[in-house]
Amino acid sequence: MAASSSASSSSALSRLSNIQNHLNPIDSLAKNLVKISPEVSEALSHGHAVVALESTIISHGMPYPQNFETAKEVEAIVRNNGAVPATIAILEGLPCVGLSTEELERLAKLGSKAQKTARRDIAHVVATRGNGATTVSATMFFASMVGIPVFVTGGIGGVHRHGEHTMDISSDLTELGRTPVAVVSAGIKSILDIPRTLEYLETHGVCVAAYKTNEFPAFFTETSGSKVPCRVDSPEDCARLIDVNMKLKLGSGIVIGVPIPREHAAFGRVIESAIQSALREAREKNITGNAETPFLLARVNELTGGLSLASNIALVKNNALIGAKISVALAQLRQ
Ligand code: PSU
Ligand code: MN
Repeated sequence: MAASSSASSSSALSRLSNIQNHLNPIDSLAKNLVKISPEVSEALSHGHAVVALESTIISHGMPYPQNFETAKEVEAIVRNNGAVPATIAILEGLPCVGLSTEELERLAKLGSKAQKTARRDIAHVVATRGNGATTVSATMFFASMVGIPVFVTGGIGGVHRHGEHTMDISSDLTELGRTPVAVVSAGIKSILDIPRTLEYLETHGVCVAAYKTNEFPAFFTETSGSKVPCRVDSPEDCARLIDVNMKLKLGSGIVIGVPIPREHAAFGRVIESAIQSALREAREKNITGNAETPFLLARVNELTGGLSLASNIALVKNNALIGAKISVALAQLRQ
């Protein structure tokens, strides 16, 4: 009896240390600067499935109240598929992993009054006790810090068109090169330079996979014309990829491109032509830097009479469904 209980507690201990080895546990200094919600903390300590979610998509990616509704629905989809959602944002200088409904609403109402926070902005927003909506790069940073290997969003940043002159390259890409988190997205918008983005990811050693296709998806459309070297066909395939990436300690991230569901891709061409107009306007108005993506998203939505927002919401929900299944498959694999 005593022997069996000590054997089981030692195997529980070794399991815990395995999890800690692989999940890069938060160190005590950083711990004091980050708040993890009780639900997320509990799930992480048991090795249960958790899905990280970003917050720039709430503050800058969609208007109120659709942003609040979508944020709640995305969390519900993650929950209904067996994982715990962990939306990440900086509230009054405190990086939070896992938000309450009230906190989600606060962020949704703040909209672009919240600071768009990429990796370079984190220290400033925390030091000045600001409200920061985290982009993919900053969300990956915090997800990795607390040990969440799967992260769901709509689209990631990329190399902007004419990036070879402006050097406007999203820090999402360099973060993917240095942080071992898998990002589930519908690819990148054609407001960006997709072939150059894929080249840049290759340079930084990022594994780019496409879900049930050989082509990288282009957000509003299923195809981009750019092939990827890695195809995955199930949540289990993705889980194996993430598991190997972690066990080998490659240290770099994974992009999992999930095409927009076919029934929502119908307006892809209409949206594409609105993107071209919005891009011309941005050039005329000299809108550049981190203001460019929010401007283009809002303008394309106006030009399409809300079609792009509806597609955006549909694809985020689909990503949440698949991301939750990946997270559950990964938790099972690592038990
Ligand atoms: N792409 C979208 N919607 C978004 C974003 C990107 O389709 O809301 C947001 C994400 O938070 C992403 C950020 O990390 O924009 C990239 O911004 P930038 O290009 O300034 O790096
Ligand atoms: Mn930029």
